[in-house]
Amino acid sequence: PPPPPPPLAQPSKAQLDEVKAAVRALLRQPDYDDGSAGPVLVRLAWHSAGTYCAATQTGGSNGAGMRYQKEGGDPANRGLQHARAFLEPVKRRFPWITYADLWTLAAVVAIEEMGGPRGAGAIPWKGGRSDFADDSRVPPRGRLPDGAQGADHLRHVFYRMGFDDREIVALSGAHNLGRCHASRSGFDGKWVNNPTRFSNQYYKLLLANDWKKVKLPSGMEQFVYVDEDDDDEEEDTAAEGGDGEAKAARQKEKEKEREEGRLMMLPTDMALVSDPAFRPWVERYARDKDLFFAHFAAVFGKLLELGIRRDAEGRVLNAEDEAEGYKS
Ligand code: DDH
Repeated sequence: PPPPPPPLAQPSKAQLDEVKAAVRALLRQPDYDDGSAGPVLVRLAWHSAGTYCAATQTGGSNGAGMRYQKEGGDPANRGLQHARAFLEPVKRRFPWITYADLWTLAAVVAIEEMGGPRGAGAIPWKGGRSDFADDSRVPPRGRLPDGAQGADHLRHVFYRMGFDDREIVALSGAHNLGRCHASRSGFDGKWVNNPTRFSNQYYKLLLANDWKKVKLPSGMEQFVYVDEDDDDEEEDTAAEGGDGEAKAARQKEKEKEREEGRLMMLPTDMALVSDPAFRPWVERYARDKDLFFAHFAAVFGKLLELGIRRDAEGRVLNAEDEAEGYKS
């Protein structure tokens, strides 16, 4: 038999620092959504990795199959073309990085920049993923979760990837970020008031007991909550540092938020509070932001590694021989 392909090398730290700086520089997008590319970049990485199936060892972030219509055109991935387009100039500037590495790394950088785990507690990330040269190995559609469903569905999807109940709750905390777009998923709205700041606010809001089920024009059902009281107060004080001008600006922003009104939850989000095994973790993460950050960093890092086999030096062993990558 032919010898196996050589393991892919890791990019150097200096190379990575350049890419990270370039990603940081593109996060601010005044004309896009809430002014940041961050949330949609996080979703790109998650959907690239969340196709993993442990039993068949298929799917996962290796390959960057979403570049192909077969995976990229999956209705579950609607809107993620924006994330890929944001990153395209970085890929052009640093052609040596694979798409699969760039997409996963960009999410890590975005989460850090939005106030998520960083420094010693940062999300672990390793490079060395390769890009599929064609669409023959992209995972089948239908592996990503459907927000209209409940706890059984969540377990079916996330157990398939190899996650447990606690990890499901921790991963779901990514819904502190970003929003639903009626044109993409049929759901509409954001989960928290400040959707570009990573926090444990999502869990606090989940436990607020006045969620109301509504039917949207799309025919889909979600839950809504009108934010009357200042749930964000603790964070605001920290962010303002007593500066009067900043305080006034924040007050104005709050009024605008209140006018915009409604925060939302998906049926799958609500399953985290109604299910007796999920709920205790929602309660702990609502109380303990540091615990959430630590667990989130570990589990998001695990997500990005699904399906990637490495040698003792961290080099990727399951590089496809036709794949492009760090093969110089
Ligand atoms: Fe999610 N997510 N997600 N999600 N997600 C949506 C948006 C975002 C589900 C459904 C939706 C995770 C888990 C689940 C992010 C990250 C993560 C939208 C709205 C739907 C629907 C899409 C749109 O209309 O644009 C469901 C169901 C689950 C589940 O069953 C648990 C996980 C695990 C993550 C993660 O990153 C670890 C992010 C970020 C967004 C915001 C995207 C944006 O454009 O803004």
